[in-house]
Amino acid sequence: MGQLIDGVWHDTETKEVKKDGQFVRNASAFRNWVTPSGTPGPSGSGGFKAEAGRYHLYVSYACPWAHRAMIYLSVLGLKHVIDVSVVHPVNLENGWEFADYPGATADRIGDARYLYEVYVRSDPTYTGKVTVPILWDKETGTIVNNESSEVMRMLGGEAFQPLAQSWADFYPPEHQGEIDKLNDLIYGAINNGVYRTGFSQSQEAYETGVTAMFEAFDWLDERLGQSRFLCGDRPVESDWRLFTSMIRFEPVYYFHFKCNVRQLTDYPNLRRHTRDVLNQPGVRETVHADHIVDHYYLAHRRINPYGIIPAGAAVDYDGPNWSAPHIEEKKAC
Ligand SMILES: N[C@@H](CCC(=O)N[C@@H](CS)C(=O)NCC(=O)O)C(=O)O
Repeated sequence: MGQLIDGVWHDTETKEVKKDGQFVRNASAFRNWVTPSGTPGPSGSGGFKAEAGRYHLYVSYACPWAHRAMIYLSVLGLKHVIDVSVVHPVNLENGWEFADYPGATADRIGDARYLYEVYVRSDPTYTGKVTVPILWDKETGTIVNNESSEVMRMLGGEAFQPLAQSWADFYPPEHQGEIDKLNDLIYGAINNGVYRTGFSQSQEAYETGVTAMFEAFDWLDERLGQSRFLCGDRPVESDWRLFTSMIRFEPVYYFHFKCNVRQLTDYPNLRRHTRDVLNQPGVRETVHADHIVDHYYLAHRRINPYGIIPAGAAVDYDGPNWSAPHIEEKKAC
């Protein structure tokens, strides 16, 4: 996983693993917001007015952070408003690449071969990681934002609401405090927790990560025994954020990141929730198991040097472990 330094690509480590062996993720760099009238949002600068056809998303179907944005496009009915370029799932010495792979596309905007060219086009002296998702502005030829939690808020917020064909409020005012707390827990222990655990370079760092993760699973399983989704009978932002990690858990994180204290199927409510979210309209089409499995096992050569894909990575969410009557979806509360 390389990086750009002053606009030049280097196949070097990003120094996110600290001296004590802990993985600490660097912050995303582009933090502007699309708003209804183009005024500045909570961070960054203004000039990005919500308009159909103006914005573009760069994603990997393998990536849980980009998956958040793809789910919002699909579930909220925004696919006719924002078009998408999809990278090849296996990012190696040149980072993310546009190349032949089922479901992957060319760079539909600038015909780049590598995603780092998109960052350089936006900022010729950019220094930092080259990550997905990217929300790109065709009008100014710049990156609006490359932080998925903010891209979700934008797509699900007032800017895009008038353009959405099936808008729903995933951050309703009455649950915002609870959603913020859930997001913090889910991010720290699970979304980022799986990486923190899997990329650990000391036993202590690994144990800290895996313990926090399974404590969070225990707590969430209990909570999901009380209600269908995390804040009641409709999905909110935190349900989507949990889902993009849980759908990668059995095929990848359990083996690849050594998150193997228990399986997801050992948690009756969490697995029911995962399947319930998977079965929400528009969600299945966003899950690409081939991209997910190939990315993690073939690109993370430091932790899987021979690129061996474990047999258990092929998960059938409609199979007997998942569809037994006792884990059928709960009816709406
Ligand atoms: N905080 C970012 C993280 C995005 C991220 O790390 N994406 C990964 C893919 S799962 C990536 O592009 N990694 C490439 C790299 O680190 O070089 C977000 O939520 O948008």
